[in-house]
Amino acid sequence: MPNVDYALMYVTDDSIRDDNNFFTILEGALKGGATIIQLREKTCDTLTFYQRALRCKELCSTYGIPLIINDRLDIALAIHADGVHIGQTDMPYNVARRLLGNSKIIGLSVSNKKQAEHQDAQAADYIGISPIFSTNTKTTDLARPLGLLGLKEIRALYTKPIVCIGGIHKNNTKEIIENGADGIAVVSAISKAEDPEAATKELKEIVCKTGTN
Ligand code: TZP
Ligand code: MG
Repeated sequence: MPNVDYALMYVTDDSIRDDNNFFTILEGALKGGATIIQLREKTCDTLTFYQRALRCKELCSTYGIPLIINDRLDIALAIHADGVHIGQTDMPYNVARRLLGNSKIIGLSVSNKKQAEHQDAQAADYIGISPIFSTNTKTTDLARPLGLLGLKEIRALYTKPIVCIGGIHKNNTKEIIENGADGIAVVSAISKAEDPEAATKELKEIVCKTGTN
């Protein structure tokens, strides 16, 4: 398993269908210091997903930053991505691990303490607390926000990296790290920023200044 820095994950914005815009923002995130990229596409066809994934992989490789794919093991395998991020109703963890092998990153979303205690979460490379706060970016299939207390409870029982997602911006990043997260995952705080590179830089600085590493 490569040594992965989970400080700042940029999760791509699947509402951006224009490729020029999509890749300009992604490059801004990479230049600004995103430490890992997650490609998340919820509505497009497989060919479009695959083509975007291929371009993302090329760009991320140029910056030496790992790329993981949301949900789709087939896309991850097809483009030799660095891993996948799966949810509770996606491919079972064991099967994902068998298909990807031990050298790839597998992250798992958890929405409560019970899911974080489960053997799948314990075996995953990291967990994503989803959501930590409320968000308008993801409207379907979203659990009740765990909040900082929920994060604290999970931190007490989980020893691997924890990344939080949902409603995170520059004004609540510090408290998330202070309450035990290793990193943050954001969509709109970067994709909707006027200057995605500057926004990424600012978030990264807060995470790094607050964290112990
Ligand atoms: N999973 C849980 S919340 C979320 C996802 C993909 C969306 C996060 O978007 P934002 O804009 O950072 O709140
Ligand atoms: Mg999913």
